[in-house]
This record gives sequence, structure tokens and C-alpha cells, in this order.
Amino acid sequence: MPPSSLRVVYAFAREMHPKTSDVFIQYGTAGFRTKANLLEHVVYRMGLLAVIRSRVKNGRTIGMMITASHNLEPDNGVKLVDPDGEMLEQSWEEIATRLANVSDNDLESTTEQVIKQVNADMSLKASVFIGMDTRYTSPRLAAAAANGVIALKGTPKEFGIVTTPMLHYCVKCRNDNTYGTPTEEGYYEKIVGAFKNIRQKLPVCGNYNTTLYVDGANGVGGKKLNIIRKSLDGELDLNLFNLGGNGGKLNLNCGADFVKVSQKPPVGIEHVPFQRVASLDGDADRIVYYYLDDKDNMNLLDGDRIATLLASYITELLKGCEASELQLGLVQTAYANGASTNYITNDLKVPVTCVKTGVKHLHHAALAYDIGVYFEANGHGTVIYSDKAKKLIAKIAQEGEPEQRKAAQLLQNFIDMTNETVGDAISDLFLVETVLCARGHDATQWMSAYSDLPCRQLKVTVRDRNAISTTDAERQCTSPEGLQTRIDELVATYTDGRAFVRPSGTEDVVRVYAEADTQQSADKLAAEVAQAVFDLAGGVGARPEIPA
Ligand code: NG1
Ligand code: ZN
Repeated sequence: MPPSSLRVVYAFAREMHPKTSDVFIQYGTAGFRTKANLLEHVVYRMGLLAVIRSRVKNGRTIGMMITASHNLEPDNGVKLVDPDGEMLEQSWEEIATRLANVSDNDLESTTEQVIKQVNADMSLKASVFIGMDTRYTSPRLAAAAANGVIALKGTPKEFGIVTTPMLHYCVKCRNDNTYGTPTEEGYYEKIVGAFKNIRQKLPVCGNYNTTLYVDGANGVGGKKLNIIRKSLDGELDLNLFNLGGNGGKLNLNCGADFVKVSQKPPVGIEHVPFQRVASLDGDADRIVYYYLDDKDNMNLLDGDRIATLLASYITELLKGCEASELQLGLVQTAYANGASTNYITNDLKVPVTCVKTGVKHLHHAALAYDIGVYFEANGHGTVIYSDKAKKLIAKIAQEGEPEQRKAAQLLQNFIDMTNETVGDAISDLFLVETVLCARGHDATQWMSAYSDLPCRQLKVTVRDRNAISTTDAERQCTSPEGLQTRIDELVATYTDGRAFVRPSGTEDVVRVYAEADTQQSADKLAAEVAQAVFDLAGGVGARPEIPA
């Protein structure tokens, strides 16, 4: 593109989407995320970058999702989606950060530098899919994104309000039409269609009951399930709560993150003993389950539980297919409950890898297996199948012995129900319901696989969270000096104690995680470690207190 036409782009940027804040912003674990009023220029510039990225990828479609996921309503965010529906390549995060932070005056020269650095052919076509969550600030930001795309002569396609995983799915389908149709309807057809298909092969049996309560976090997931609900033909009776009406606020005291971190049931939902409830986050890429028992005790079935449930069922089907050459593996982060890791290793006998927080790390590690199941404890995860696995399963489904064929065909429906691009609450919900139905299990039977070690997560505010550096998949901290030694000393005084700290990639805090043999001990260990962070890493505000 000749420089004169680029000039117009920057004049336009200054006029329409000026940089109004000097607060440094970084492309983190899930893109840029901060107060919505600080984001307009960032989103516009990401529109420019999405076009450059599309051209580097020979005109393949790139995605832009406007969301701050499980954060509260005043926040928002933007992340880019690569052509296969995966997270933006890591080496571009620094470029995104650079472009987001330059002054309006330097935007022109920096964009030109970027174009040169990545060797983008600006004469190629460029295509960008844009989706947004239900936040009231999202439409304005989506418009800024589209303006950025148009400014560099790319073609934006706006999907309006969609879940984050739907946008990833549509990007993937647009670039690979064997995966499905790149529309919301195409998504329903594939995922819900596969669920209904498998239900015909697996009638309801045992203790399984088709009634499922859903906490929609007052976000986009509940709204989409409300559409899906009508087409389920009674295969699953969805009772939807927290759909965004009646003054319910997005992610406030509800949703997957609230349920997981506070270990409490969400507000806005009827409590029926032993009724299983699926809790989604604001943009529906996370899901956790829970039920209350007859004494109102909370029983949480988190991402680790979902991972183990899916991995054990797929293992069963692989045995049924006699496809022993396919290696299934599981990927977790340091937040995975220690009891789940032991169960995977000792009972399921499945190899398990531990990686750094952030879906891109999990996804990447899962690619090493023929079938990779990856989940964060917070409920973000999916299953990915290699071409080798898909081909072999398809062959067995056609040519195997009758019993092998049956298992392989179930596995094919299971694969179709899976959104392999990214963790997807809706797809995961159907996968979980399928396994419970196939086994005739209720939530208590699912829970009985292993007992979680009590755990606690805390946040500590410090002057500069980057003062904390970590190694060994974030399980050890290398700075500030003395902090790891202190954590080791504290952990050594507890039975089954484990603790680690890391800077958050989505909030300006240091996260503390601890587990131990009792809840009281886990709470105390977490608080002691939080104090150590506060003392050694420049704590701000009130020093964390040890619970009584
Ligand atoms: P940070 O804020 O970096 O801990 C959180 C989650 C991640 C991931 C991202 C993106 C925890 C402890 N951390 O990241 O796992 O899901 O948000 O949404 O749950
Ligand atoms: Zn989310």
C-alpha cells in the first residue's frame, strides 16, 4: 500500500480512536484486558494488526474477539485468533504490545516497521472475523476493530454477540472447510447434531437424569443455550439461570470463576439437593459443575474432574476400538489439584504433562499426543485429535469388527461434538453429559473417582507484579530472592502441603495457590505464602491476614 493512503489511516486513527491514556498495556494470557474505557485505540490498532497478520498468512482469515471473559462488567478486552482457530502466535504478542502502546504520532512509523519486520505483502486480500460478548462497551469496541480492519483495506465480517469459542470455530471453518460451516448455525448443526446422534446410540440409563441446571453468568453462554435448548428434543432438559435479565450482573457472584475460586454456589439459582449444575463464565469458554448435598455442602466438579472424566471415557472407547497404537495424554497446569494428578497417573495410567498457565501452552503440549486432553482447573479446556487418530478411528468405524465399529462410531460423534480450537463451555457441557449418560452416572458417582485435596487461591497486590519470576511450569519462583526458600519452609510444616505463586497475566495481582490435607490448613498456608509475597515482593495496601 502506498504511504499516502497509509497517511489517511493514521489521520483517521487520531480523529476517531485517539490514544487517550498513557497506561502501559500488555498482550497477556488472553490478549489485552483492562478497563473498557482504556481500550478503544488498542482495539483499533489490533484491527490494523489483524489485517497484517491475515496478509502474512496469505489472506487466510484472522479472528478478533472483544471480551474480558470472567472479569466484571467494567472491564473489556481483545484477543486475536490465528487461522486454525488457535491463540495468536506467541512471537506476535510483543508486536501487538508495541503497536498498542505507541503514541498516535508514532503509529504510522511503527505500523510500517511492523509490516517490514513480518514481511507482509500489503497488496494481498485480508479477512478478519469479529465477535463480541454481551458487555455494554463491546459494540463500540467491535466498531473500532472493524474501522481498523477497513483502514488497511481488509474485509471485516462482524458476527455480533457470540461466545469466544464460536468465533474460534468460525475462523477455523473459514480456513478449513472440512471442519464445518463458518456460522453460528453451522456450529449448532455440528455440535448439537453430534450430541443428538450419540444420544440415539446411548439411551438414558442407571442414575443419569436428563435435568441439568445451568448458571449462565449473565453472559453470552446462557443466551446461546437458550437457542440450543429448543432443538434438543428432550434429550437434555436445560433449566437456565442467570441469563442477564432481572438486574443480574455479568460474572457478579456467579459464573465459573466465582464458583471455582470461592468454592460457593452462585447467586440467582434455585438450590435443589444433588441437582447437578453447570456454571459457565461470561464468554462461555469455561465450565465447571457442582452440586449441593442434603446438608448444603458444596461439591465442586472443576476442570480437573472434567478432564479425567473425558480422558477415562475416551480411553474406554479406544480399548473398544482396539486402537492401542493411539497415545492419549493429559495436560494440566500447576493449579490442577494434586489428587487429580495422582488419579490420572495411578488409576487412569495416562501420561500427564504440566505446563505454564494459559491455554496456548496447554494446547501446544496436547499436540504432542495422538489424542490430547487439556484442561485448566478453572474449567477451560478441550480435547484435540491428531490426523492420525481421526484417520484410524474412521477406518475402524468402516472396516472393524461389529464391536470395534460401534466404539469407533461413538468416538466419531464424540470428536464432532468437540470444539478442538479452544476450550468451549457449550461443547464441554455436551461431552460431559454424554459420558454421564453412557455410564448411567449421577454427579455423586462422577465425584467418587477421587477426593480433591482442600485448596485455596488468593491474590496479593504488589508494586510491580513482574518482580515475581517463575520456572518449572510456574511451580518454583526464582525472584525476588528468598521467596522460594520461604515458601519451601512454610510448605514443609503441612501434611500434603503444596504452594506456588505467579504474576497474573490478566489482572494486576500476584496469585497464590496452596493445598493441604484440610481446608483450614490450605487456607492458612495460602495466607502465610501471601504474607511472604507481600513482605518480599513489595506488597501494597493491607498486609494479608492469617484466618482465625
Ligand atoms: P491469570 O490471570 O494469568 O491467572 C487467568 C486464569 C488462566 C487463564 C486466563 C485467561 C487461573 C488461575 N488463571 O489467568 O488460567 O484462563 O485467566 O482467561 O485460573
Ligand atoms: Zn472466558
